[in-house]
Amino acid sequence: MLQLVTLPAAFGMRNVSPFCLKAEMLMTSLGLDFTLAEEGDPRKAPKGKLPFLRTDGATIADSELITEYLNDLTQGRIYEGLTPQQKGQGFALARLAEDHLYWLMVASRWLDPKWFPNVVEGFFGIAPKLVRGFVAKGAQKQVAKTLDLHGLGRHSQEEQRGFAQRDLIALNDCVPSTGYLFGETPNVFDFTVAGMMAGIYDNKPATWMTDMAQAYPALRDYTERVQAAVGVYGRS
Ligand SMILES: N[C@@H](CCC(=O)N[C@@H](CS)C(=O)NCC(=O)O)C(=O)O
Repeated sequence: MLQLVTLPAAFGMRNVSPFCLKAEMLMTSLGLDFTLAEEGDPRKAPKGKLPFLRTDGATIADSELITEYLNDLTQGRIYEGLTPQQKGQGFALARLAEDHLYWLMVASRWLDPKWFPNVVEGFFGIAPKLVRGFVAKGAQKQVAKTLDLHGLGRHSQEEQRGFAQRDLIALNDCVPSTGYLFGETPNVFDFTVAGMMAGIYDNKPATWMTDMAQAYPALRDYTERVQAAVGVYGRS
């Protein structure tokens, strides 16, 4: 039994979390028999974040640890055929997307006062109307604190836009104009980059980052290509 637990749909996205989308793409590409389940409250996840994977004997939290588990399960299929240099480049791109650009995406949703009402409805719409704004504000404080600790939250939105632009240019310059990062079939690193970018391009309504990413059509085409190859799309 394999069950991938993800966040519910929001912001025009069927799978709103780039980490959850990456894991879903990976499991589909491996041809695994699995089900999807939703958990709207990350505090109920084993490490307070989604996704996590339920197996017959264990619960594995974190998309990278899920990847490692699946790599063992499939006798090394995930990194098969990659040179050490390609694997190194893949991890470097993953860190850029997941540990830097991701946090700027979070800032574009949570810390932009013009966009924040969408967070209230998209993530807290099931809370009673009277308390919804209050609960969402409490969560926003937590997100602001996390971004402050990361460091990116200490910059103005204009400076955050500068960081995001440099990340997007780097990704745009690294993705190929045909095929995938390391060959003719997409692999986990393509799912990482495309999973992240899908949630930026297809986020509805657009955030400042969605608008900014439109300037990089090669990155947009690549994101579409990876989703089409595996038949798993982030958007609803
Ligand atoms: N390193 C984790 C990151 C997962 C993550 O940040 N998930 C977000 C959703 S995109 C989450 O659950 N956030 C809830 C929270 O931090 O409270 C992974 O790769 O799975």
